[in-house]
Amino acid sequence: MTTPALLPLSGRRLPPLNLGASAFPHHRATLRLSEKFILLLILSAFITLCFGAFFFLPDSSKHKRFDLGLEDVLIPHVDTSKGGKNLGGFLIHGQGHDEHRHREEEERLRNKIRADHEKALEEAKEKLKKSRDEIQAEIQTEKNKVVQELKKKDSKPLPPVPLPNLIGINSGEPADPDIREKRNKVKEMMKHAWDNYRQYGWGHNELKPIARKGHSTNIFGNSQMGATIVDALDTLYIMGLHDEFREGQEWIDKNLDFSVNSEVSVFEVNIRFIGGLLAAYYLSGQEVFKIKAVQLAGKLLPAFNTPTGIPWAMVNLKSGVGRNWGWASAGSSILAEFGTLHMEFVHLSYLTGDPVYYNKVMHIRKLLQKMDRPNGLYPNYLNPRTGRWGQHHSSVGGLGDSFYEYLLKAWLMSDKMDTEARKMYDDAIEAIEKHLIRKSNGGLTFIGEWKNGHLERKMGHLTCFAGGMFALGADGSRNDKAGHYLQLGAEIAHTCHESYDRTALKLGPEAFKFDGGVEAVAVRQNEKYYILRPEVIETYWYMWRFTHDPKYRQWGWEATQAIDKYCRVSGGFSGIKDVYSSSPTYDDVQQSFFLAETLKYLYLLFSDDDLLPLDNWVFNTEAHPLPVLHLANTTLSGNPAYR
Ligand code: DMJ
Repeated sequence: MTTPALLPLSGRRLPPLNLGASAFPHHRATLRLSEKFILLLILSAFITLCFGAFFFLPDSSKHKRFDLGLEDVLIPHVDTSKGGKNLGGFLIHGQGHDEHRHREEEERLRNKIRADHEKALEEAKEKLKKSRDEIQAEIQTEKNKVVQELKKKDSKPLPPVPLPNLIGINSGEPADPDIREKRNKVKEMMKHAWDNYRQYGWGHNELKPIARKGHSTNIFGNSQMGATIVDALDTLYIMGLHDEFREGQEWIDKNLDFSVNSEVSVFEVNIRFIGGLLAAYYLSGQEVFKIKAVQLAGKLLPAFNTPTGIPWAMVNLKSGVGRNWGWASAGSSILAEFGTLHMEFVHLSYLTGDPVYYNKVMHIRKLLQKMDRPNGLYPNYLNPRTGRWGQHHSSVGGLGDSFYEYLLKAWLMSDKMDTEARKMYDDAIEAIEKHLIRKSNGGLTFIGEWKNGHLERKMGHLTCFAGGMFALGADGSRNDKAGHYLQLGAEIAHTCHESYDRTALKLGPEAFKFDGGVEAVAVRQNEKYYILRPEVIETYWYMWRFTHDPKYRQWGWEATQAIDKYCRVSGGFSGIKDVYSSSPTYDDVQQSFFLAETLKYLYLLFSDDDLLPLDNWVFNTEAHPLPVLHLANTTLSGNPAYR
C-alpha cells in the first residue's frame, strides 16, 4: 500500500504509468525517413575517430617530443646503475626504458580509441531506437536554443510603469467579537506552525512535526530552499506577525540562492516561490523579494527551450537542462503545470520591463488556442516535443485544475482587458459543464474526470477549489449567467462540505466517489488521507465574499476546529492518514501550503472584506495575492507597434 507521504502532494502527480512497448511504436518508415540523420551521425562519429587517431597514435616525431618532455628528462640523479648516463647532475633515461614507456603509452591510447569507438556505436544505436518525431524534436530543440539566444539580444526593455494601487493590506479587523476570536484562533495556529518550523526545520523546505526535523520532496530539488519561509511570508504579513516576517526576510536575503545544482518542478517553484516572493514584494515594498523573484525566474527560462515552447516539468537550476516526469503519458508536460505560469510571468514582465516572461506564457496560450480539443475539453497531457496531446484525460482536479483558474484570473488581473483569456475560460467551462459535471442520485453536484471516452464519477479534494472559481467568474460570464455560476459554486461548496461531514474527523478525504450507492465518500484506502489541503476552505471563503451566507463561516469554523483537534501536535501540524478512523495516525508532514493557503483563507474568512478586496487583488493558485494591473496604454509584449 502506498502511504500518503508517497502520494501526490499538490495533485500534479500520478502514480507511475506502466508504459508498454506500444507506447513507443517503432515504425519501419520512421527509420527510412530518419536515415539521413543517422548516416550523418555515423559519419561524424567516424570522422571523430580518424581525427582522434591522427593526433593520438604515436609517430616518430611524437616520440622525439616525448623524449624531450621535461618530466621525463630532468629527474635528479640518484642512481646510475639502471643504464642511465649522468650529465651534470641529471639523468637521461636509457633506450630500453623509453621503449617500455612508449609501449605502455601506445596501449593506453589504443584502449582509449577502442572505448571511444564503442561509445560512438552505442550512441548511434540509441539514435536508431528513437522515432522520427523524437529525432526531429531533438534537432528542433537545438535550433530553438539558438533562436532564443538571438531573440534575447533583440528584446528591448519596456519603459518603467508605476506600481499599482495597493489597497487593503492592513485592514479587515471584524467588529463582531465572536468572529474576532475565531480570527485570533487562526492567527495562533499560524504562530504554532511557524514557531515550530522556525525551531526544528529552519531553512529546510518543510517540517516533520513529529520527528521534529526538516522535510523535503523532489518538487523542491535536493537543496534547502526554505519553501515554508517563502510560502508563508504574505500570510505572516497580513496577520500582522511582523517580527516573524522580518526573520523570514532576513533568511531570504542571506541564504536564498538559486545557483544550485538542483532539479526542481517549474510549476511548484513558480506558484510557491515566484508567487510568494512577488506577493511579499507588493505587500511590504521590500526590493529584496523582487530581486530574488527575478533571479529565480531567469533560472526557470531554460525550461522553455523545447521544440514547441511548452516547458518541461522540471529544470536543473544550474545547468538549465529540462525533462518531464517519468510517469506522464508519453513524455508529456502537464496542463496544470505549463498552464499555471501566466499570472506570475505577466507580473515579472510588468516589474522588470522585460517582455521575455510575458512572451513565453502568451506563446503557450496561442499554441493551446490553435489545437483541436476533444469535446471542447483540454486533455491533461501535451508532448512538448511534438506538440500533440497525450492520453485523453481531462480533469478540473489534479493535472488540469489551475489551468482553468489562470484563464479566469488572467482576465481579472488585467482589469478585465484580456478578453481572449475570458473567452477561453468561458468555452472551457461550458465544455466542463456539459461533459464533467453531474448530479448524484442523492442530489449532490459533482465534477468527475474524463478518461478515454468515459466519465469517472469521482471527485478529488483538489477539485473542490472549483466552487470558488465558478463564483469568482460569475460576474462577466457569457449570456449573463452570473446567477447560474454562483449557484454552481454553492452546489460544489455543499458537496465538498458533505465530503468532510461524512468522515469521523470532519476533515475531507483526498478523493470521494459517487457510484454504486456511495456518495461523497472515499472508497479506496489510499484516498482516505487529508494532508492539510486548502481547496474546500478556499471555496468557503470565495462563497462567503460573494454571498455573505453565514453557513460558510460556520463550515470554515468546523474545519478550523477539526484541524486544531486532530492535526495539531506539539511540533506543528501534521497530515492524517485516514479521516474515517477516529484515532488518527499522522503522516508527519507540515506542508508549506498549509501556511500559504489553508490558514490564510481561514483568516480571510473571519476578516472583513476590506482586507485584500477582490476588485484589487487576484490570488494565485498558492493563495499569493497579486494586484490587478491597470495597464491602460502599456503593453507587455515588447512590440513597439503596440505602444
Ligand atoms: C497547492 O500547492 C496549490 O493550490 C496547487 O494549485 C494545488 N494544490 C496545492 C495544495 O493542495
